Amino acid sequence: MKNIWKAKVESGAETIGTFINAGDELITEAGALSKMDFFLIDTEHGPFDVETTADFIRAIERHGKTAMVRVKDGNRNSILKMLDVGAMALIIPQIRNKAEVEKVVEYGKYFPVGDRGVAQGRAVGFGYDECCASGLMEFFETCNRETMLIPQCETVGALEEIEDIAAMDGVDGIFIGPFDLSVSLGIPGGFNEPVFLEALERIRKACEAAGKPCVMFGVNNAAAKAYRTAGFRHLCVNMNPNIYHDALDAIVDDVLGG
Ligand code: 3PY
Ligand code: MG
Repeated sequence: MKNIWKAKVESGAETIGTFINAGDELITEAGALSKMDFFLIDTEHGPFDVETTADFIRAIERHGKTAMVRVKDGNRNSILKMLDVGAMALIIPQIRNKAEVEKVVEYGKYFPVGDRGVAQGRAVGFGYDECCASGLMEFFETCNRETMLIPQCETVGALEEIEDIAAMDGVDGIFIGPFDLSVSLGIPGGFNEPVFLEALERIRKACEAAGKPCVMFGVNNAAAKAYRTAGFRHLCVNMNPNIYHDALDAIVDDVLGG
């Protein structure tokens, strides 16, 4: 079991990925043939659940890319099943405080970091992965190291405790949700407001101090490029229904000169 994205992050490289909010295994596989580093299967807002997610994960892994899952919530069942089917990173939405993150770590990391229920599912080849050969402790250590828990910072509550959250044992990074964060700050869509920009900088610095990746969502290329200029090195750009739609319009405009 090896988290390719984590290794790339630790090498100091920039990374880029996108959300999967629609489609099937074939379109996911086509995406995985691109130059993107990671694909974030969205089970918070997308229509999928665990079995479809397992199919998508296989399609992504087949082409050496990293499959992440945004879980629908921070409940034990939501966390556990997505890890068992092979998500290499979980993005946990709507975190409101450090106490909620402690529960996520309890559910998502094995002993001694947390209290994840033991299961040797497809993530570790149903127990045939080499990490399972030397006993439970090596299996636990491998899973705890390779599978990442990445809370979202998209509420004022999480923002107020972000330094503590980012530094927590068992937290492997932070993912910023700019839309919900702007709403929580009372400035919906106010992405250029000083209070919003200060919040982004606070989160980015908290991750930097903790030595963990900060992943920023850019709704389109222009937003992602601006965030990159602002110092964000790991970008999740756009969502696949919108990418498809925009690519089709670009064809029409190009071919017919629209
Ligand atoms: C947000 O912007 O709120 C997100 O969660 C990004 O998908
Ligand atoms: Mg959000």
